[in-house]
Amino acid sequence: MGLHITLVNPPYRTRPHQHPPFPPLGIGYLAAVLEKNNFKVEIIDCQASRYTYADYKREIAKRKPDIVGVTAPTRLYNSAKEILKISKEAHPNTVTMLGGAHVTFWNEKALQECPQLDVVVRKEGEYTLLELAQRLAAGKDISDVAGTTQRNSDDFIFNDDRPYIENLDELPFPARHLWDLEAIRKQEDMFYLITTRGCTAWCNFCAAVRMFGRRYRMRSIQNVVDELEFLHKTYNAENFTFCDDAFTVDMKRTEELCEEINSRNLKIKWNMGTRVDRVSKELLQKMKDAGCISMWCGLESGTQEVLNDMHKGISTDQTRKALKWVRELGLKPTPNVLLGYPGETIETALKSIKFAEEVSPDEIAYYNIATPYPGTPMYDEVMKNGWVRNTNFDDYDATQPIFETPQLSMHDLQTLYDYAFKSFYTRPSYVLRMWRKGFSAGYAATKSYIYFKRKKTSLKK
Ligand code: B12
Ligand code: SF4
Repeated sequence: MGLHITLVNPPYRTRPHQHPPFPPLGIGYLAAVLEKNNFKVEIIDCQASRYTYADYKREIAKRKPDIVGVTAPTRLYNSAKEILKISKEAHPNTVTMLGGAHVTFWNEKALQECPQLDVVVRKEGEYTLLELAQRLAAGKDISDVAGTTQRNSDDFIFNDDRPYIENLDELPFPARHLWDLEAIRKQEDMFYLITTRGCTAWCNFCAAVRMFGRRYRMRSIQNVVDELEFLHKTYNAENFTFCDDAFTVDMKRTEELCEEINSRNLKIKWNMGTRVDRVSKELLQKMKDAGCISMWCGLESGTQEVLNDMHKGISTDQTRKALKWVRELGLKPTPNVLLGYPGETIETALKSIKFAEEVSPDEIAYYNIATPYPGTPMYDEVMKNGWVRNTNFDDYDATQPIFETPQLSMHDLQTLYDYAFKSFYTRPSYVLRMWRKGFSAGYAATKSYIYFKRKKTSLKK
């Protein structure tokens, strides 16, 4: 076909998020579908390669891409614009594209804000990008490709959504060979995969379900375990994370998945995230027997009314029960707590912090600050009420307050976020339990205790 496509994961503009480089599965899938259709593809992952914009400029200048496709969640949107600008400057005739959870709901604005952007790809991108590439290769018009938003002379063309991919098994495995896996694995020896798309719930703060739909689309067990086996055999991979939004929605399928892992005698360790209403002790036991070591879940709030406002569709009792089973079975719990959802007060936030400590006394919860991502009902609510105080998307990483409500100021929310860590690490019962685990755990807990005890917050314990 002759077309050359470069897919890019942009660098962080400001402080990096605290996680090791993670080859984004999205561009892994896009690349795999293009390769399967004989296009020449490469990936520049600025995060994995620790590239600055100057490095990217040098790298892109060495190549002659016909298409540059950039991926970005909200947090990386500004960075993506910078990458698009550099790409167009280096190669004025390249067709630039942007996709991902942010631009799907910020499509016309992105075209307005970034003159160097030609095509926005909304929602699931594999077949949209393939059609764009095929049409460009054939010298055909691309202006009516489904799933895209584009500009015309004085306005925008908003083409229809592309239907979701019904049979996920038809997708090739992500093109991991396009990354420098050796370098990445030195930082974290973990392989990520995803076995479903979409979710049956409809939480008000969630962009993922608006991206991938409310129908739970599943890869077959055979296909998933084939990928595990392939990675195990090809790369000697032993540690896996399932990135599904809610891994166990179909509990029967999860059971079958575990049986298949065992029947193929795959000696692997894995973790996953799911909803607390979609596990049972029996299922968790089966998962443990198949290599599962930890479970993250959305605890979100310790107050039922707040959970109801979020449309989370779970009860605090379900969380209590599920995490009790997790602990009894010796799995590691990682509850996610959402602080500052509209309607939250200092009291409800404190209740969530205490609740997280109750259900996960030995492992700190993953605290997120409610962040209004475009496309979500929560975004619409905070915009409608004029509550937003920070419109710089670089800061939309769920670790800093973005809006305030009549019930909770930005200052109080930040204080509560800091206090959550202090509260967790300054429990004498925690320090004692860590000492019982051994010297290194006890020593680390004592150091944290002293550090956080000295740290000032305006909330008293
Ligand atoms: C795994 C994951 C992570 C991982 C790795 C992220 C990564 N680099 O991929 C970790 C743990 C690091 C992480 C962190 C965060 N994440 Co996260 N994460 C996910 C999760 C669960 C799966 C991502 C995935 O693999 N999806 C599957 C692939 C196939 O989908 P995709 O990446 O969207 O790509 C498809 C399309 O978007 C499109 N596409 C994407 N890019 C491009 C580019 C082009 C050119 C084209 C044509 C198409 C295209 O085509 C792809 C194939 O269909 C998603 C939820 C979800 N279901 O997607 C949340 C999600 C992406 N994360 C989210 C958030 C908020 C975060 C955090 C900010 C906060 C937090 N507490 O988690 C941090 C910061 C991340 C950052 N980079 O700054 C939000 C993003 C919302 C937004 N508007 O930005 C999501 C959507 C979750 C949600 N419930 O809303 N995350
Ligand atoms: S359960 Fe998770 S993936 Fe599903 S809608 Fe709620 S937050 Fe989104």
